[in-house]
Amino acid sequence: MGLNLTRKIIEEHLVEGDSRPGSEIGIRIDQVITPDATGVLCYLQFESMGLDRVRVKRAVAYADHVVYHFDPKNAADHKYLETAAHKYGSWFSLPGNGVCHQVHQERFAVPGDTLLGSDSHTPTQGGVGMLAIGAGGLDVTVAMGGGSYYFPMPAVVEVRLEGQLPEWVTAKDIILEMMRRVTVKGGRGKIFEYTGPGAASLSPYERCTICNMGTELGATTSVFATDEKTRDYFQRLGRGDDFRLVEPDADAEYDDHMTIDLSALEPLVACPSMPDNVVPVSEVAGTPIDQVIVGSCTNGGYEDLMAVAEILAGHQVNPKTNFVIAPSSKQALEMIARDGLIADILASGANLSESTCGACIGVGHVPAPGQRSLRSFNRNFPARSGLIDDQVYLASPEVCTIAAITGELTDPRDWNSRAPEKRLPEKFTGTMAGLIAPAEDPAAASITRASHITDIPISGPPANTLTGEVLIVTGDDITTDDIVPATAEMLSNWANIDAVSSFIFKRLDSDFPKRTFAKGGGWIVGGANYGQGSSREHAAMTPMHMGIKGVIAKSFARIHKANLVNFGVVPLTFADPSDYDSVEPGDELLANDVHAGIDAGRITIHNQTRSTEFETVIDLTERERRLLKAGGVLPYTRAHGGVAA
Ligand code: MIC
Ligand code: SF4
Repeated sequence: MGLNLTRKIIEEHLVEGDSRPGSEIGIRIDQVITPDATGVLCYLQFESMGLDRVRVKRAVAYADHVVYHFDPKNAADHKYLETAAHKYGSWFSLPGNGVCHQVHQERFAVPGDTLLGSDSHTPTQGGVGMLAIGAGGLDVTVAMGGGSYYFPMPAVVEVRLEGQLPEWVTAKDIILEMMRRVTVKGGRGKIFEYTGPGAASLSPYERCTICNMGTELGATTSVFATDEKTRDYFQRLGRGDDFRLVEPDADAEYDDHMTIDLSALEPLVACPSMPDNVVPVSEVAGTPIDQVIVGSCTNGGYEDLMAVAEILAGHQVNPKTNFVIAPSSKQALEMIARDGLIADILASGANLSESTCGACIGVGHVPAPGQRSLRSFNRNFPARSGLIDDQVYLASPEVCTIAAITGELTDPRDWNSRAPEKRLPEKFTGTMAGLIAPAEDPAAASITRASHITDIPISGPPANTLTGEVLIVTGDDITTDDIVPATAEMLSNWANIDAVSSFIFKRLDSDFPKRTFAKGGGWIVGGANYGQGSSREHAAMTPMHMGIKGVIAKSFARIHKANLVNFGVVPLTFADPSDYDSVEPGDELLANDVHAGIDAGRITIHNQTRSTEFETVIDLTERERRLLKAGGVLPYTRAHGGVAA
């Protein structure tokens, strides 16, 4: 029986394990990306490994999230990243050069290669045939050092796209339809492989949009085959030599199947405040919109900017609506500037931002209380915009631009002109000035590290008896943004874990840091899909540093669970999810024989306050159990040497 594309790439890179769904595999990593938000910790960890050079084909560090440098620490963090990347043999993308996933697509992606990134939207490159996975920083650091990446082999789901998109319906609507059907939890343990005539009809940009936001399904990654369209795109990029044809066998087998009839789709919008809260735009048409932003790694590339410019032509932005455009790469910005379109965009009343993540994580363009914001982004988690009780909607750049003109959510099919054609330039011309090549002589390169950048905290093995108070009980779908918000203030402190400690769970419970310090640590209790969203390992490392012994949840998101293990925090799931209801904040919990429990995969928790007990499961592989008992990856590698665990 034939192989699907996912399995082909995995088998070509397989170092350990066999690719049955659920069993742990280790794969060789060809490329690595580290954006600034998580990259500083990656390079600190890499330094502590004592290697002189990265051991992957391409590593690229990006200064993209905190580009406005509103605090002197931001520029200092970028300088550290730049000098460390340079010394260790990585490329560096300067602040303002663009958002990592967009720049990587244009400059570095290679079909058929594996890519690991310390950013949850690393799967974007699946749109050009890479097997691209987001992971915690430590896993990425290990891969930088030549170690394999270990993860449970996901089920490979074929998503067959039939038919063609109707006018005004876009790739964003395909992924919003996936969000509606699959939800933010439904993709866990899965890789979505898109096939069929509808997939072939999409441009590489559109495929990247779908793979990018596949992260919001909780999926390990998403992938498309490459074809003549991808070849043509690589040739226009001037990277014809990097193109590879990668496709599933004609008789490929999948673990599951879904079908979407593109011709039956309509323009969709995700309503506040979860990406799966999706309805047709027609249902909410007329909702006043105060702010519109087009940009981000999902929908801020050349094709999207061209669509925005074409819709705006001859129109004015509604004076009640603030329209911001943040091109996701400087290369695309430069090209549309040369085409003269920037002048037209500005004349319409829109504002232009630097090429940065910015507003996507509440860094700039924070809405006012009560305002509604419509964005072409991928996440509208509560308060992510920087405003508590925010109202953020997600839709295609086309829907966004029309709303900026009308001042309200508008079904684009009721808009008088035709939908813009998807257009690529003859040649991608933009400058390479934003990219710094690796140092030729690492010994001559030195690292500049400001004093606020502190060492990574390291824990010891978990105690064999864990006791402490339940410090917080959260609901379902808690994001890592809820655990460690990524606003401007926060991001200035991300290289200093002591400083990050005072922000943990701040938005859900402003006393959490104080209480946790006073008690010297304790337990976190969570609902289903705990830790979804961003890959930031701060959300595991900082609780560990504050004395959190374990997290007991109904279920975990993939990257966060791996991060907890990497930092020696015990991740437990309720054997019977209804026991979640029996635990209250302030309850004193006790776990005995923890090390034996980690080996056996089960631990009984005694609720000493209520004189009850309940069973928990520790669902880990042998390798993870070893790491956890040692206190995580860093103590394990110190004890055993080498980079791979
Ligand atoms: C995000 O979109 O939340 C981020 C900021 O890009 C993160 C990276 C991080 O945790 O800082 C992500 O998606 O992983
Ligand atoms: Fe940046 Fe937003 Fe993309 Fe994360 S989701 S990489 S913050 S643009």
